[in-house]
Amino acid sequence: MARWEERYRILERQLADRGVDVAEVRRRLKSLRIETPSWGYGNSGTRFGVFRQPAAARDVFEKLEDAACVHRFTGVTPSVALHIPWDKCCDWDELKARAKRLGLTIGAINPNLFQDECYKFGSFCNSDPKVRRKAREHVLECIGIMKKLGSRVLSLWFADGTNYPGQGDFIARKRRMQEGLAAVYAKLPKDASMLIEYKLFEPAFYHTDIADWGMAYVFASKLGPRARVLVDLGHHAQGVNIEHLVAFLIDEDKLGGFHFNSRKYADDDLMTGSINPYELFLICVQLAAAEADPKSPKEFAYMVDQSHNLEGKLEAMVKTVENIQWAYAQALLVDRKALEDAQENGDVVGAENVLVEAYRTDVFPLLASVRVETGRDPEPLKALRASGEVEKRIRERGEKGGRKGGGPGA
Ligand code: PSV
Ligand code: MN
Repeated sequence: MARWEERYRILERQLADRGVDVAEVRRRLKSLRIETPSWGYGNSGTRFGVFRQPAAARDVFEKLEDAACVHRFTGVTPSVALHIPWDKCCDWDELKARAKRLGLTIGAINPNLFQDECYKFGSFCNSDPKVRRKAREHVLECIGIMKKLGSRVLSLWFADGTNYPGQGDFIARKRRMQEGLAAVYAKLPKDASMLIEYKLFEPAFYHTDIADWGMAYVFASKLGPRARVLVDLGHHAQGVNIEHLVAFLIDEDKLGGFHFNSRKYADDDLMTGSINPYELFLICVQLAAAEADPKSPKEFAYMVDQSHNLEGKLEAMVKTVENIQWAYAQALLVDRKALEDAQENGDVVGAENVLVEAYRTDVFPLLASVRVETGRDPEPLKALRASGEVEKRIRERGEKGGRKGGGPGA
């Protein structure tokens, strides 16, 4: 018997003693799905430079191969998000077929409304109607791509903003944003949803047109039920209580999904759960409760938004998925009844302790057991390292790795 199996037997008993429905926890862990981003597999960098990786994907087809590789080891990442035009290809049918052969589906389509020269002063908020039209047309083109590829999610992030006081008229810009969003929302297929992402700064430094979740909420609310807010963990000011805003949006039925990553200062694209695993756990506590809400169970799009610059790309993605599974598994172990009782009774220390007890549980044997049951290795990162997949890519893709232009900063 493997050592994790012995540990699992003990854990299973402990959890049952704590009143945890272990079968239900296992079911939930098996149904967790996380989407990885195509741009996490190509070369990327910061504005200071790009350190090329010899194993990095060179085109969208290689990005698909890498996403499929991550799925092979994790078992929970069967879809990949695309960024257009970074992933533009001449034959969408071929791309869809290739994804299918690799056991993947195409997830969110992300229009790029920030790199073209004409977007220097914004896209949907630009004062030039020609630029606004071009931006809308690009989003409509992306909706067309969604239809071709079977994607059901249009994910919008805008770099729109200004660098100096007086540079733009806040209200005129706000109205242009709403108008542009309404124009593209009207063309969204009925079975698709629109996610609106916010970010407090960068590349604009004085103001951004969708600076926080409240603004994204207002835009989404005015559009209709298929527009929701996307929370990127790297896009908040220091000290923002993300689990609180997540709960608030859930209760308004306006939380659409996540861009997982981790940050120390800003949009750092670090492996999620690496800097503040407790925060990730507390967010998962809210998500897990909402998904199991007996009155109206919710569904969210869980996506990773990380472009690794120093870390090996495949390894970092697998580790990221492991980190999310850890936090999610711990969240499933929270004794909700005990928490509710403590809250009702004003038992501050007791309530906090319920959370800490779940957070301190070593869930590795549980995850290992679920992974093995679903045909995966108990330790995905170790298995990837032992597989030779990265070395194979270094041999095939050459010393230089992916070409320029494949992702952020590249
Ligand atoms: C912007 O920082 C962002 O979070 C958006 O989601 C973009 O689409 C993505 O990063 C590009 O890396
Ligand atoms: Mn993002």
